[in-house]
Amino acid sequence: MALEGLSRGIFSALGLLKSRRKLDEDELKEMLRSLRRALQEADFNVRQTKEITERLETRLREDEPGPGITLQTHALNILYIELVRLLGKSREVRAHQSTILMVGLYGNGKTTSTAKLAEWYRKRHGVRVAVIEADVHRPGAYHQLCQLLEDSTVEVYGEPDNTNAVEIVKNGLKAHSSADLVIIDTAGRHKLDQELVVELEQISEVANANERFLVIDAQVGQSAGPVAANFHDLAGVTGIVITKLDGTARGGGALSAVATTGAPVMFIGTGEKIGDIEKFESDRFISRLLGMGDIRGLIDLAPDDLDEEEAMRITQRMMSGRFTLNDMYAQMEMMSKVGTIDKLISFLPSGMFGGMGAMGKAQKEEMQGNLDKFRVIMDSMTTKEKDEPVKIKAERIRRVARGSGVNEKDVRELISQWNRSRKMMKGMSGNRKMNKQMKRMMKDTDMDLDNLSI
Ligand SMILES: Nc1nc2c(ncn2[C@@H]2O[C@H](COP(=O)(O)OP(=O)(O)OP(=O)(O)O)[C@@H](O)[C@H]2O)c(=O)[nH]1
Ligand SMILES: [Mg+2]
Repeated sequence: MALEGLSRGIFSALGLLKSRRKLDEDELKEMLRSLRRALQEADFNVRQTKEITERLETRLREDEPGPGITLQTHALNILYIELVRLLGKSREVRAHQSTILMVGLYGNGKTTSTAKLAEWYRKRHGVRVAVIEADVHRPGAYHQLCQLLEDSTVEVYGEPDNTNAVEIVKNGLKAHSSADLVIIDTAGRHKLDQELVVELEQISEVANANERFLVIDAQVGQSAGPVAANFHDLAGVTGIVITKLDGTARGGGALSAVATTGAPVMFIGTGEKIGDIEKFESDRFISRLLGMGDIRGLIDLAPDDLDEEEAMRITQRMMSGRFTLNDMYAQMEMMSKVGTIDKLISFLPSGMFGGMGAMGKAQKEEMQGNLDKFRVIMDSMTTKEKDEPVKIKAERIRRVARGSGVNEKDVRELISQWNRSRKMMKGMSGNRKMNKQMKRMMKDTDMDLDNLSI
């Protein structure tokens, strides 16, 4: 998860408030001090850090949390509002008849983001996307872009031997005139100089680009602000892509600094792979950061061959308290298709599964490893056995183990895992607050909950 360090820092600061209704002065000061530290480590600037902690302090002193609400939830809600306000609103880009020009400094992730964005729009909006490689300075740029998109149906245009970027763009647009969306990768620079501005102007004019996305590496932290402001003024940037948020603790600085320039953060890059991109929406991002979950994001994670309703059905079923081995199987399938448990868990409220969000790396890896084994075992079970695993006794365990080529111990482990999960699910569905929160989030997804048969 992006900004995992900040998330941990906030949780550890607010840990003091857990199940409390009041704090004494020393405790409050201590909590604010560690929160300040967490924000500064994520590179929020001094003013922003001060503003957030002061507002939190005032509200905690002035407002009593509502009935049944712990001080911790109260503080989380205040932080949520403050952080969303700080990071600003995002906006949409139309996916039809649009041309996006990617600009930015050397090595910040332009080419990678060009490919990621193309695939993202193709998948999410089902539109025809073409990319044009107009970087005539970086050797191998065209090859790099082709490689990134080798498993995609996005069309790639390039002329590796031509040194005239404007000409390439002209030809590329002609060759792909039927594409709904065209994304153009351009050459990087050390800094924004006159030469780059002129080249961008020329390409922009030829391409009739309605969007110019500036790509910035999150590693630069707060200094992303001046870079964004400069590009915004000189090159008319309409949106920002912040990359490499997976590899730095300073992403809070980059995000917040950019938010103040007036050019909205549109996407964030969270890894080197083509799918490692997320549309940036500050409310959903902060919701996840604060362990409140993001069901909309969870459903977006669902793989191509799992439709939205099915993903929603599984999620709802998880919460319904009824939980057969078949349900667990479906969940596991969804989890394993999504790729990593790690990614999936970052979208779930941290209280779910008894605080899975706080699970260690080793535990997550172990869980991932178990998935494959469990799946093999379940394939050897009858539907009835999967529906009523409690009835699987010693002899059947032996049969299933033989059938799937594993030890009896593994089959027992699967059944006890199911038992544990079932108990957790039961606990969750009895948790009214959690249920309410999930319902609210599901409502945000605009899905018709009443018509979902679960
Ligand atoms: N971890 C991580 N790596 C990234 C991300 N985005 C890009 N990279 C890596 O950053 C490096 C530079 O990315 P490029 O896409 O080549 O950057 P560029 O801006 O096109 O570079 P030039 O064309 O040389 O100016 C590559 O190794 C990418 O794999 C990201 O979100 N996370
Ligand atoms: Mg490049």
